[in-house]
Amino acid sequence: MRTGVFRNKDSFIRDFKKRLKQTYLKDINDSTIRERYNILGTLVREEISKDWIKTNKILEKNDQRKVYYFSMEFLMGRLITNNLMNMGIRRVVEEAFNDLGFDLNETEHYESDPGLGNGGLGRLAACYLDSLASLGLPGYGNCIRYRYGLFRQRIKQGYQEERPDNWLSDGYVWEVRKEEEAVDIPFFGNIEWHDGFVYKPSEYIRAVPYDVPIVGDSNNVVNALRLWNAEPSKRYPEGKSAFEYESELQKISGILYPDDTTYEGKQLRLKQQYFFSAAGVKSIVNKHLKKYGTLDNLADYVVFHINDTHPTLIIPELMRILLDEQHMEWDKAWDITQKVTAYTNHTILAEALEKWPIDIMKPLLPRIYQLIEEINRRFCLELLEKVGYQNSDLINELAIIGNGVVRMAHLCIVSSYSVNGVAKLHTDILKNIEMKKFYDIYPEKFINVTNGITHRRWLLHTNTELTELLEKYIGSGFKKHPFELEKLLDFVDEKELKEAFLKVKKIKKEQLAQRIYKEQKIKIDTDSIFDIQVKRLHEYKRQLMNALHIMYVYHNLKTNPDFKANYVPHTFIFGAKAAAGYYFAKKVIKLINTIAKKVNNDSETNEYLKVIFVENYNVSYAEMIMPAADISEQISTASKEASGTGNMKFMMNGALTLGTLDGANVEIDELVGQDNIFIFGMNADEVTNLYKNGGYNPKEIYNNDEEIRMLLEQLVNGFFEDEKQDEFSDIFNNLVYNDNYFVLKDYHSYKEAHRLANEAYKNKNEWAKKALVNIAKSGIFASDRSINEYAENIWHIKPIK
Ligand code: 26V
Repeated sequence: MRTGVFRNKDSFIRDFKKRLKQTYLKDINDSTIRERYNILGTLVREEISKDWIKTNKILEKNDQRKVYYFSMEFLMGRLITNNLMNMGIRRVVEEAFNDLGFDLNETEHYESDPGLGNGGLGRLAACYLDSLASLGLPGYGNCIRYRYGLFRQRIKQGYQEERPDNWLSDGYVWEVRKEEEAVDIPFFGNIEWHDGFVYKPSEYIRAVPYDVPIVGDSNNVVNALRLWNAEPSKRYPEGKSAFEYESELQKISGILYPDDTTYEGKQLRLKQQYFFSAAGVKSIVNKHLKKYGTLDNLADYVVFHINDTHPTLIIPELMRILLDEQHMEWDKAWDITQKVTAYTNHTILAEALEKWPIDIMKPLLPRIYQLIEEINRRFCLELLEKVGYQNSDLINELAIIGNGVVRMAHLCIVSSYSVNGVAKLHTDILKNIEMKKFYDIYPEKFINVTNGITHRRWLLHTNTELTELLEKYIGSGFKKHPFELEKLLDFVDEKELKEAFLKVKKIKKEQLAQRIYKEQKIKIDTDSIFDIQVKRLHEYKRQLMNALHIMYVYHNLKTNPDFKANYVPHTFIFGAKAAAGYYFAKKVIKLINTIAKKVNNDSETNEYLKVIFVENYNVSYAEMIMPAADISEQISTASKEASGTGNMKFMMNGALTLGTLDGANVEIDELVGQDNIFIFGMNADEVTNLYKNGGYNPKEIYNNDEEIRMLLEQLVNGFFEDEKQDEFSDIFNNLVYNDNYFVLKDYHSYKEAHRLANEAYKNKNEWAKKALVNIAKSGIFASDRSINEYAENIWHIKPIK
């Protein structure tokens, strides 16, 4: 039971009115939604503070090991609903709002959606924070307080345009500025020798932390996400104009990089990486020193988790502190550093593995670079002893520095005590192919932790209708223990449950349809199959294959009466942002929108086929989309998608996966069995062999396959009459002459999977059963399971006592 403001409806109404009046000098009936949101947020934050202070007090007393999750991205989404629900006060507030004549939902939706991430990696970090707090585990996020999050997407004449995401324009109620814990981060300068190396930076940037509370589910535990803001240091850089210094430092916590592909701004990105890594390490070390007076026991109490290679610099930074400030011997410092760092790899795409040119790193971070050189020298010597001079090739290949670059993944593997992949298949590929040679040296370091999603946000909060239905059959145990969803298996043959499930699905489809109508003025048929692909736009994710298949469907609806008679109406929904500089991805967006325009306006077919590209897909949109899907498109070229997490969100909300055996789809397939999933295409071994042995010739397919030729020609023959004839010629050429991701190769088997899904949907009763099996089996993908695995097998942390 809560005391104070949230004790009951009346006390809330009284305090809410009073605070609104004090703050905005207004009567409640004259208030705006912004004002009501701000007051509600403030009252909730104050309530959270009580638990926050208590949690911190306990931790100060306890000798407890904690994990610090360093990630360049945290895609948090809105916090208000989450906080109200986890604090157990949403009902009181809702009742009060109803009495006052205001809509709580609408007020919640006023909150801006902090988009401090690009996609899967950032959203995973957010889910993990939720699970850490809800399991009562001491775990903290560490990131940058980007002034602008991921760009807002606008679609204009079918093309993507990027607009700044000004998420802080009206302040952010959840954050607390911690001026006292600010630290200075050094850059540039040189190294002098005075009985040891002494680093003389030429510039400092002040890092000021803003803490955002992370509220556990009904357990009074509050953790934090620490966001670092870049500000001017009191130690002013000599010879720099105020203007220059100010504008440079603004950029550090200025924008989130929407793309790792571009070369410009590389130095800035490295600055960002060091900035938040060093600030985080410094503040944690300071806290530890204050409590224990020594860093000798750091490894007993602290784990730094490195989420992808972006925060790798915490390794040399910790070495720098231990050597230069604590004056430890190298071996002792290295021993501690190895015991406190753990690394997760999130991709095997070679182009996404970070390599920093020495030319950029050395001038910016001279002492850090020098330490990496020394780590590398020692690693190479160690390797030499193991494998001998005759294997110098291997040493060159595995070295941390080579060909003028620092290979960040190598530094992580060499330093960390744990290296993990994010799904079984992905970890196997790391061990057996991509990082095989490291695995041979350090087999004990490699481990798998399959990704997960927080079932609180992605089921309990966003799909209250389904949650209520599930509760009726299996009780409410699954809310705390998502594995209990499996109890549903006992009921999947019950007609009533299946009908009720279909009703819920229909409600969620209607809610989504309403939003789409409101935003895009397109009416969609909620009895049609909602077939959805939402994720970042990348060639390997193959939105293009989806688009080609839709062109095939359209063609057949126009020309083949048998096909039309058999076809269950479909609504294909896409949501995707393309990196601003990713030309090809942006062309695919244009193509999807062009197809949408043509088919949606064709009265001969548009009762059977609609195509929607939702604008500005983000976490909040996803919360409406996931519950509304019938089919979840997970169609990456096998071996390329490390895990995927959208696949899990769809599954938990009762969509059937139509996908390749890639990432976590493999595990979904194992769990639900072939009757409850539509698998197609080459598997990872076949793809790997085809890459290795070569011999794939898409031109041959184009020449010999009439259907594929017809579809590809529609891209360039004026079929899209409103577009320039060469609008899609780059897509055409790519498919015919490169097709790096085997779109043409997998096309027919993809089409067949769609045919089977279309047939299966005709038996709605059977379809509902399949969906229910998916829900029942989805508990394993709750991030509570992932976090328990990390806590037990990697971090060795225990719940707060
Ligand atoms: C970055 C880049 C940059 C260069 C061009 C190609 C490319 C492709 C992918 C990436 C993202 C790398 C890191 C990442 O976001 N990985 C995602 O992590 C998710 C959480 O583990 C996982 O579910 C996704 O499968 C994985 O792509």
